[in-house]
This record gives sequence, structure tokens and C-alpha cells, in this order.
Amino acid sequence: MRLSRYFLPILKENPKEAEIVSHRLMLRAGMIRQQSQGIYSWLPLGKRVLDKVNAIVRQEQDRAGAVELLMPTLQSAELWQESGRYDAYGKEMLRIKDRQDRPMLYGPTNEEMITDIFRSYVKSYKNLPLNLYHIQLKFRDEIRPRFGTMRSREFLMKDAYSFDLTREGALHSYNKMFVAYLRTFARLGVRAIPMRADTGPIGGNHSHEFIILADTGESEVYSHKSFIEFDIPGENTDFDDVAGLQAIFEKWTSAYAATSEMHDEAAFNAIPEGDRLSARGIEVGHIFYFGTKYSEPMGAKVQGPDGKEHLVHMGSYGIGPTRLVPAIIEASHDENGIIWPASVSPFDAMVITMKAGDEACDRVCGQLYDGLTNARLDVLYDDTDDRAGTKFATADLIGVPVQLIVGPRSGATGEVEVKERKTGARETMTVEAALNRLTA
Ligand code: 5CA
Repeated sequence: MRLSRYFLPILKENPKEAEIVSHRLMLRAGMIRQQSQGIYSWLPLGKRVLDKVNAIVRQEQDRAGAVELLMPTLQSAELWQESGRYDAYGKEMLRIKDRQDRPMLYGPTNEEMITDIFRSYVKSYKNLPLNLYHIQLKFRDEIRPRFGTMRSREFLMKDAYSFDLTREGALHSYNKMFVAYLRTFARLGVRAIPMRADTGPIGGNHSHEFIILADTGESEVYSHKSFIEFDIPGENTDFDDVAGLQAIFEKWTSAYAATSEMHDEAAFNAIPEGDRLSARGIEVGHIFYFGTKYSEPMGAKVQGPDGKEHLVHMGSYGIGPTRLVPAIIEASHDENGIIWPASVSPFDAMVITMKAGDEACDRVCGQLYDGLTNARLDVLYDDTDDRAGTKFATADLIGVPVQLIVGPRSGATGEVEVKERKTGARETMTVEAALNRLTA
């Protein structure tokens, strides 16, 4: 992608409305634009990051055996009257009437709709376990939308829903998602700690929130420090190994970790003082086991091996991609801008010409751009004739991991300066060496 033909509306000034660094940087880097309170457009640079986050979320859901579908944003009120949540959900639910005066709503979550799909098709235990998920916009009319897409009214959620014949089966399904979440957040370049959590309007009594520690987080959290060292389950994890997944779950829940709603002061004080962590955090995922809370009122039953009808045991599992993007930035930035973990960076590398139109610069930049693109890397080529200072500031602001800088002098000798965004380390090398390094 050539910057001269891209749409990257960088802001020079710090936007006044942004209270936290991720919101400020997302606005300045031209990633998002507020359209009305708590409702955002994702501009091209932001959309690229969001797509990368979603791709990792999707891969790990699929690896854990979940199956993707897509449900609508608008739902009929009838379904929610069946579960009893239509009245209970209160003002956070955006209620709408269609032209026939039928009550509709913009879905804040999808337990009812997925239960309806399930009961329409699945009649036998032989089709279980089943886990269905989608990545879809949600709407919650939050009283205090703030911090950009961190807490917005319209936001993207990956929500998965599991169905099992028994409670034991459902707890294994829960463990699958627990492990998938550990892997997902690690691949996104952040460390998320699973914490015992309150279940709120979703319900149930077995629930964990996944929290990224950050001073600007809205949750108050308490935990043992040991989480920092726990191993992330590998790519070859066997998701059908019931005992194996239970062992991972037990390891990761062996040390104290709870949000303020579930905090047990006595248990926390039992931890040696030097190992206590009392901090703020961002909730990026939340998983629930709630048994038959929805299958019972909505009549979602299957025939068991005993020939009798059984209500299915369910769980639901949420991740917020549009919250994860700012959460990653909170965890990874410096005074010059964003520092993307490679896995979610909008581009893999940036090629920067210091003199557009200079024969040597154009040639060397072209070689780099073609070489990297042919190796299937995503490259942003700053081919503009902006001042050097502006170019460097933009490159640092948007946080692509590697900058390949070509000036008339280095261009003439077929060389390029390779700058690592994170450390600021610079090294001059031949085009070939740079290509080898990036495509190795
Ligand atoms: N149905 C369940 C799980 S599928 C559910 O709705 N869970 S939730 O309410 O905890 O939301 C799941 C995730 O969505 C949260 O962990 C968070 O990452 C994200 N999320 C929730 N509310 C917002 C919001 N207002 N803005 C951005 N992300 C949000």
C-alpha cells in the first residue's frame, strides 16, 4: 500500500476529549472516528488491526472446536420475553419498533437467539457437545461510554455458546474456552489473568474474567504475582483431553485472583505481602457456565442415551475485539506512539523514502516493497514528499514494528537503514540483507 493513495488521517494535535493514552493514540493515528456518543467508525488503519485481532480470535476458537456462524444484530423481543430477560435487562437495551409496530431490540448478547437456533435443530445427545460462535456487533446503552472503543455503546464481540448433555460435559466445554482464551491473548501479545468474577445479567455461578493489567483499567483487581510466570498452553494442546484441560484450568486458578466484586480480603491477606498484586485491569474476556438458565424457560432439550429428554447445560464465552485494540495499546506504547506486537500490527513493515522522485531512492524502495510484498508481507510505503520529521513522527505514531528508511545517499549504494520501532535500534544493510531478515 502506497501512503500517497491510502487514507490515513493523522491528527497533529492531541484531541481534547481523549482521557487515556490508547484513545488519544487511536484518534491521532487515524484509526477510529466517533460518529455519535459511544459509536465509532473504524478507519482503514484501525480496521486492519481489528481484522488481525479477529483472525487470531477465530483461529483459536476453531482450534478449540467451536463452529462459526453469523446471527443478526436486530432481534425480536419475543425471544427475550421467553427467557424473562426482556424486562430484566433494563435501560441498557436499545428497544426499537419496526413499521408493523413489532417490538425489536439491538442485541446486547445472544443467549436467547442461539438457544432458539439450537432447539430448532438439535434433538439428540449424539450431536453434542456443540459450541457455536460469531463475531458480531452488539449494542449496550451504557450510562458512561468512555475511553473511545474501550467502553463504547456499539462494540464488536466474539460470543460463543456451548451445549452439553451434562454438567461435567459443560465444564469440559468451559475448560476448552478457558484454554483457548489463554492462547488467544498470548498470541495478541498481552498477558491476561483469569479471575473469578461476578456474572451480572448473563447469570450462572462459575465464571472468569480475563484481565489485562493497566493503570487506566476500569476494574479493581487483586491477585497473586505468580501469574506472570505461568506457561501458556501450546499449539498442540489436545482439546479432547478432559483431564489434561482440567489440569491446565486448575493450574491457572490455583493462585488467588479476583475482581473487586468477588474479592475475599482474608484470602488475599493470606498471601505473603511481597507476592500480592493490587492493581487496575481491563476486562477483555468473560466466560460463564450457567447450566439450564436459558434451556429451561426456552425448552432446549435433547434425547439422552437413556431415551429420556434432558435440558441442555450451557455456557457463554465473550471476547471484545474492539476493546482489545485499545487494551493492547495501553500495554504497548511509548511517548512517540503505538508499538504494535507483530501479530496484530496493521502492516508488517514500513518502507520510507526520504526523497520521493530521487532515482536511487525510488529504485531501492521499489525493490524493498516488491520483495516484501512477494513474500506476502503487508507493507506500507511512505512515498509522500512530506518533510523527514513528519515522516518519522507518523511512522513512530502508527507503530509498525520495522521501518526501512532509504535516503539518496544510502539509496545510491543500494543500502537501507533498518529501524526497529520498539527499541529504536538502527542498522544499515544491503537491500538483500534487509529482505532476508524480514522474510526469514
Ligand atoms: N454473553 C456473554 C458472553 S458471550 C457476555 O455478554 N459477556 S460480557 O457481558 O462479559 O461481554 C463480553 C466481552 O465483551 C467483555 O469481556 C468485553 O471484552 C466486551 N464488552 C462488553 N461490554 C463492552 C463495551 N461497552 N465496550 C466494549 N467492549 C465491551
